[in-house]
Amino acid sequence: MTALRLPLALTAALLAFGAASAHAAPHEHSAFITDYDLDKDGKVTAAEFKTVRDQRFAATDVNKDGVVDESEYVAEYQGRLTAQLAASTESAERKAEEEVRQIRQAHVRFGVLDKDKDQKMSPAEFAASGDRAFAEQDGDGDGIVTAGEKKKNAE
Ligand SMILES: [Ca+2]
Ligand SMILES: [Ca+2]
Ligand SMILES: [Ca+2]
Repeated sequence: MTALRLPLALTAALLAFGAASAHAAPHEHSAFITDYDLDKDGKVTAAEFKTVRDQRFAATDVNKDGVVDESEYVAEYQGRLTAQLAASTESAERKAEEEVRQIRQAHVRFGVLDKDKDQKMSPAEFAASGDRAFAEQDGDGDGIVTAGEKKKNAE
């Protein structure tokens, strides 16, 4: 699932609305870099990505039991989604529909990420999903995602 964990609800929304096109790719890529480029050099290294992901896992595990359960996962996503929808210029009706749909998808994503189906996302399960996301963005496989880099699955 490529829409996984993408901190880009709106991009994901556009894709989901069937607006996926060559135009969407650069935008999605720059959002990836914005989210993970800690030293602001325009590139995301595997180390930067891991740092941000680790922080996100820790922040999402609100009750600090070392795993992210479904309610924690969806709550974290809801927070980001709300902020993104607030910044959107779509109609209120459209935003409400989008929110319902995205939250439903977040529940589905949790089930996918929870590989061993114990209703908990372990750090390893979370890391595995991050590794897939990074590899997809790192089209040339050199361990660094640069602005405008061709995605692995891009045609
Ligand atoms: Ca937890
Ligand atoms: Ca699990
Ligand atoms: Ca690269």
